[in-house]
Amino acid sequence: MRGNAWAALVGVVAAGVELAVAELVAVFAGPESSPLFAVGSLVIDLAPPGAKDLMISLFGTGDKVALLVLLGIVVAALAVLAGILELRRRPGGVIVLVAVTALAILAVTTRAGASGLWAIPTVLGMLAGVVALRLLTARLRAALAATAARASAASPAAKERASDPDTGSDARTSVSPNDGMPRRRFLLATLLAGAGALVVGIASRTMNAAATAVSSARAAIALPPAATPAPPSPAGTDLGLDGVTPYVTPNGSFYRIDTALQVPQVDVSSWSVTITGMVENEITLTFDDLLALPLEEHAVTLACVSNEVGGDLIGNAVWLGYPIRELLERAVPQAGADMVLSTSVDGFTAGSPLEALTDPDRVALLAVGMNGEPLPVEHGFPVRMVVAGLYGYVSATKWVSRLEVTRFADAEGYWTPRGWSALGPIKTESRIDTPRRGASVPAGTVAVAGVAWAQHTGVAGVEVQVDGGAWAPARLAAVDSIDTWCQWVYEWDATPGSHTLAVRATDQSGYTQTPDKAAPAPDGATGWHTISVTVS
Ligand SMILES: Nc1nc2c(c(=O)[nH]1)N[C@H]1C(S)=C(S)[C@@H](COP(=O)(O)O)O[C@H]1N2
Ligand SMILES: [Mo]
Repeated sequence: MRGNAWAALVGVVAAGVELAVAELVAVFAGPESSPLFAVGSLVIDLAPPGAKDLMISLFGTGDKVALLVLLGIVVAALAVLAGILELRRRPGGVIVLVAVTALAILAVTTRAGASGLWAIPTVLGMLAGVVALRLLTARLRAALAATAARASAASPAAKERASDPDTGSDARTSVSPNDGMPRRRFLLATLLAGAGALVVGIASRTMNAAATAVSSARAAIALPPAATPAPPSPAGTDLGLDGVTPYVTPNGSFYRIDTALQVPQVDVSSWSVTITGMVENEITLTFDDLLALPLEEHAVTLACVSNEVGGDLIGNAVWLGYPIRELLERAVPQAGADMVLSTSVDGFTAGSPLEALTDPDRVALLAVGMNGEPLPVEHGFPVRMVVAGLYGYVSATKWVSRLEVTRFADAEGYWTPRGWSALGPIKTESRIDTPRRGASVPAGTVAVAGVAWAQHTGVAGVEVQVDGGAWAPARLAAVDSIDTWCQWVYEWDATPGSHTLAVRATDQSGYTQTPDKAAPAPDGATGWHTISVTVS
C-alpha cells in the first residue's frame, strides 16, 4: 500500500466527516451557523475590491460557486496535509485540523447577528473529524503493518524499507489479495465514512442552502402599505407594568407551535394558493397577485388550544393580509359546503367553519405581514391564515397553499383524528403575569396584573380574588378590539403571610369563567389561574 496516498485519502474523508456533521447540526442550529457558509461569507467580506470584480469578470454570476470551489480546493489541500501528518507524526494531523477549525469558529462567531451558540455545529463537526482522522489512521497503520509483515516474510531484504510507511511502500505498488483483514477493515471504514459524509453532507447543505435562500428572499420583500390600516390602538393598551407581557408580542418572542421538524422553506416566486373543492370558480393566486390586492391590517391575538391555564402559548400581533371572505366570494362556495380545509406545503391541515371565513364581521386573513414585517419563516412565510376567535389548530395554517371548500362530514383537519375537537372556538381566559407564582413580595400595595382574552367576543371585565374571598374588579387597560387580549391590573393591599390569588374574566356575551378545570384536550383548558405568593 502507498502510505502517503492512503493517508491523504484519510485526511480528505476526515475533513468530509467534519463538514458533513457541521452542516447537519447547522440544519437545526440555523443555516447561518454553517461553517462553510460563514467562511465563504467572511472571505467575501475580506476580499479586496479588485478580487471581487475579478471573480465576477471571470465567472460572472457563477462567482459564488467559483468561490466555493476555490475554498474546497484549499480545504482539500489542508486535509491531505492533515492526513499525511497524522500518519507520520501523530498528532500533527489532529493539530492541523483543530487549527483550521479554530479559524472557522472565528468566522462563524464574528458574523453579523452571530451568537456563541453558532459555534456548536463547527465544534461538533471538529470532534467528529478528529475521531474519524484518528480511527482511520489507526486502521491504515494496521493495514500498512500487515502489508509490511507479509512483504518481509516474502523478502527479508524489504523489511527495513517496509517499516517506513512512505518510502517502504514504493517498492511494491500493488497490494496482494492476501493482505487480509487489516486492509479490508481499513478500506471498509474509509468507504463507509466517506460515503456517509457525502450523503449526509450533500443533504444537509441542500437544506441549509434552501434556508438561506428563503431568508434572503424574505429580506428582499417590501410589503405594500395596507389599503385599510389597523385603526390606531387607543392610548394605554399597554400599562407598562414590570412583568406583564407586552400588549403587542414582538415577532422574536411570539410562541411557535407546529408539527414541522424542519421549518418549511417556501420559494416565494413559485408559491401560490388555490381555492378549490366545492366552488363554482377555482382561483389560484401567486404571491404577487396577493400583494397587488388591497390589503388590510388587523390586530389579532392568536392562541393555541394546548395552552394550559396560566400558560404562554398565546400572542398578539398586527397582521397584514387579504380577507379570505373576498376570495371565497369570487370562488362562490356551493350549497352544502360548511368547512374550509386549509393545507400547508408541509401537509398540515386545519378545518375551519366556512361560516367563520365568510362572516363580514370576523377578521379572517391570508396574512403576509406580522408586526410590520414579512411573516417570519417559522411563522408561516410567505403566507399563513389568521382567523380571529379560533384556536390555531383549526384556523391558523402556516405556509398555506390550498383552501379546499368541503364539508365537516367529508374531511377533517390534522388534529381531529388525534383526539382534538373538530371545532375550536377560543375560550375566554385570563392570566396573572405579576407577581410570579411563588414570588415573595413586600407588604403594602402590590400591583397584581396580567392579560385576559375572549377573541371575537371581547373582554368585558376582570376580577381578582384573594384567599378565596370576594371577587374585586380589576382595572382594564384600554381595549383595542374584541379580537385582542387586554391587560388588567388590581392594586392589592398585601399583608404579611402566604396568600392565594385567582383571576377570572367576563366576556361581552355575559359569560364568566368558572372554576371547572378542563385539560387542553379536546377543545381548550378551563379554570381560574390561581397562584400562591408570600408577603413579607
Ligand atoms: N403548517 C402548519 N401550520 C400550523 C400548525 C402546524 O403544525 N403546521 N400549527 C397550528 C397551531 S396548533 C397553532 S397554535 C398556530 C401557531 O402559530 P405560531 O407558531 O405562528 O404561533 O399555528 C397553526 N398553524
Ligand atoms: Mo395550537
